[in-house]
Amino acid sequence: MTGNPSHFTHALCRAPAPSAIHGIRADGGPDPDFAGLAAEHDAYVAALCDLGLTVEVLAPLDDFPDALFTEDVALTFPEGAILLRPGAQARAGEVAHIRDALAAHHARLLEMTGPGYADGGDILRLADRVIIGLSARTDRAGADELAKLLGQLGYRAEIAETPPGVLHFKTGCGLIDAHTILAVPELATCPQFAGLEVVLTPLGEDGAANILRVRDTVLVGDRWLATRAMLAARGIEARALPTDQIAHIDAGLSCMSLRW
Ligand code: CIR
Repeated sequence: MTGNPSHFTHALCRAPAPSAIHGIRADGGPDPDFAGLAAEHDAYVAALCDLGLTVEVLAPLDDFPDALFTEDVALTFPEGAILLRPGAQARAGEVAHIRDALAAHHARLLEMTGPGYADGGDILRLADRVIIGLSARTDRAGADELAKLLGQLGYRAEIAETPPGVLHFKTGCGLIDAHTILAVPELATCPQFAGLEVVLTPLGEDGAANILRVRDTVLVGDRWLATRAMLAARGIEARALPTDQIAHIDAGLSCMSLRW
C-alpha cells in the first residue's frame, strides 16, 4: 500500500520560527500572527499524537520561513524516503536540514538530483498509486524524475495537472477514504481520479479541500462548516483544527507533517 493513512505510525514536523510570518504567499496578503500560527501548529501536533502517531518536532529554522511545512521537502513511505527539490528557490535549502531526521528512520533514502523540481504538496498517495500534480512548483522534468524514484520503491506514479491558480495539487484535493476524494470543482474531471468517488467542496469552501486523513480520522479546517457537515453526513470521523493563520501563507493541514 502506498503509505496507507490507516497504517501511519509516525509524523515528522518542524516548529515554526518567528520568521514564519514572512512565509511565501501568492496574493501578497497580510502576515499571519505568530502566536496564533504557533498555536495552530501546537494543536496540529497534539491532534496527531492523540490519533496515536509518534510525532517528532524538529527545531525551528529562522533562515527558512516556510520550513514548518515539512511535507514539501520529502516523501516518506514504509519502504524508504525521497528527498525532493522544492520549486521555490527560497525553500531549496530546507532539504539539507531534514536529511538526518529522515535517515534516522529510513534505511533507504533516495534523492532527486534535478534539473527538475517537485514539492511534496503536489503528491497525492492513493491505495494503488501515487499522483504527481504538475504545478508552479513541480515541473515535468521533476515529475519524471520523481516517478522513476517512486518506481525504485515499488510505487506506480501518474502525472496530473494542477488547476491554474492553485498552489499545490493537494491544495485542491485530499483523501476522505481509500475510495473517495474531496476536491475543488476544477478537479472534478481530473482523469487520474477515474474509478474513485469525487466529492466536491461545498460552494465557497474551496479552501477546505486540503484535508488530511490520519488513521481513521479526517483532519479538516474548523471554519469550513459546510464541509464538516458533509463529512458528518457521510459518517466520516472528522476532527476540526484551526488553520486561519497558516492560510495567510497559503498552507493547510497536510503541509505541516510528513507521515509514514
Ligand atoms: C509556500 O508557498 O511554499 C508556503 N508558504 C506554503 C506551503 C504549503 N504547503 C503545501 O501545500 N504542501
